[in-house]
Amino acid sequence: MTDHVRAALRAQQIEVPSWAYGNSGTRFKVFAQKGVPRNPQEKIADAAQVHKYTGVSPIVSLHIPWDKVDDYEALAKYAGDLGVRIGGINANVFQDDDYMLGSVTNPDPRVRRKALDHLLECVDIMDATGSRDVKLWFSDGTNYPGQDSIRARQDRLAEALSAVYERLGDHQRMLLEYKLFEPAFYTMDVPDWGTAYAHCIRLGPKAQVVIDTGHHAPGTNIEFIVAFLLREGKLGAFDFNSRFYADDDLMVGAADPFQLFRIMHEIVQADALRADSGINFMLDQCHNIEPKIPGQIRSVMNVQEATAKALIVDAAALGAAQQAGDVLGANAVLMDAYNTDVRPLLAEVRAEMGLSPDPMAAYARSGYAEKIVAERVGGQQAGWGA
Ligand code: RM4
Ligand code: MN
Repeated sequence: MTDHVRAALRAQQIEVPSWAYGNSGTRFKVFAQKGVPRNPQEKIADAAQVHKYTGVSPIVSLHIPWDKVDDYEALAKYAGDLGVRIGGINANVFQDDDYMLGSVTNPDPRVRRKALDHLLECVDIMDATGSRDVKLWFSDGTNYPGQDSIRARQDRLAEALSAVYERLGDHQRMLLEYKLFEPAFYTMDVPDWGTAYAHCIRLGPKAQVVIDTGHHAPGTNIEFIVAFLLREGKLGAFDFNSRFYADDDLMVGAADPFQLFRIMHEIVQADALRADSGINFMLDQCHNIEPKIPGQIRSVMNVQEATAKALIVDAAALGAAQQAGDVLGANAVLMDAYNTDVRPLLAEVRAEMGLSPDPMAAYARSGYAEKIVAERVGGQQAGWGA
């Protein structure tokens, strides 16, 4: 049993977001931290530290225009030299005055064109970086009944999505993300997985749904969505984070580690953990008050723990109990795995990979945090809007 569990844990890949290393906050205050990156290269260098100590996060997502550079091929090479590679390209059509009434669903065709051009530019960037995925999240929606036609906005959305889809290369995909509310408070144009799924089905196989774990109503059964989309071959990616209330963007596994385990159980049952399964396991977090690199390391470790617990579920016993209608027995099999302390197993796996069994302590000892505080003086720190 443990051999395949260890092999799966060694092979796991978790993609980290470039924007996690910049300054962040709430709508009340963005807190500046010392040593924060001033450019995309420094963000990638920080991401490489997460991989250095966890061994399972060799991919960094970019956010455009936050990570705009003149030469994306050079940026990809820079990442490669640090032992990581560029992953998903996240489009940003939510931070321009033009987008007040929406981006691709805006009633004004000029604004729609501008938004679409940005999305197409993201695909150009993918060509240069060798990225497979463009991730589309739209803040589009309305605040008041009657403000705009709900149906017309769906038509405009479909038109833009299809233009992006047509532009994709053979090995490229588009990932459509949904969000229940915020910044729009009456209707979001892509509020839920059903809307994203329906658009993706119409578009074709290169369009897939992305589940941001923070983008649901309280009490939503996310593992059901995972199971359903997996069955339909339409789950493209996760944006992992945790929420206590709304879209809190906290460290994944912090608010509800049991939910994360239940999600990973669906993944393992569908044999979808493998890197070639086509599911991109990304983090989408903002570290407001905690140090950023250790915050990412902690999240990666939390995903690993949930994954290890999912991997040690006794599948045969679970199947037998389910077949026998043994309600309590089946639940006990799952809970036995969840209640197992997998930290010693993960420490062993890290040792097998030539890593420190304790990534948090190894990073703290490395002196990198002190080094970036000393070196990154002056310049404009990265953060929301920069
Ligand atoms: C959005 C959404 C996107 C992320 C941005 C930063 O709420 O989750 O995935 O790129 O935030
Ligand atoms: Mn997200």
